[in-house]
Amino acid sequence: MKSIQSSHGAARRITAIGVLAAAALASATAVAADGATVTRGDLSAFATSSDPNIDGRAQMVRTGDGKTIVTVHVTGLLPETTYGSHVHQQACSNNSAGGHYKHDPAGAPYPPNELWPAFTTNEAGIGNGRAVAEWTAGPNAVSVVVHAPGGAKIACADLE
Ligand SMILES: [Cu+2]
Repeated sequence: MKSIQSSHGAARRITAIGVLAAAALASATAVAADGATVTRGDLSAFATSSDPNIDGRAQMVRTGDGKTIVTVHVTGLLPETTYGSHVHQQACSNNSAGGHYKHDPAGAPYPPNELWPAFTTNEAGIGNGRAVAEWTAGPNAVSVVVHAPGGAKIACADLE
């Protein structure tokens, strides 16, 4: 995760909109004027996925006031079905994203110590999940995995 904090000094005299535009151009990881940091990525099916048509995106916002908000938007799934989703701690191509990201590594393996943007799809197989934590996710919070109802990992987005 890169910070563009160092560029803010030079940008201080231009407008807030200008700062945001400069941040977006400077880095995929933008630090907005309100101190939020955004990472995001497109979802792709794992090679072993039972839902090869899955598509969508995931986003993580680390807010300036110390919260973390994760959203996931997914298409190509079964209608009216509940899917699990979690923030994971390895890249999608690294051990299929590894295990769940935990705020306290020695803490409980579920919220509020983890981020679970689970969702239920609509009749068109589209789902939207959201999870909010009262802490700032650390640098290992690098991917979002979508799981089939049985638990298998079916899709993943790298947050960059
Ligand atoms: Cu998971």
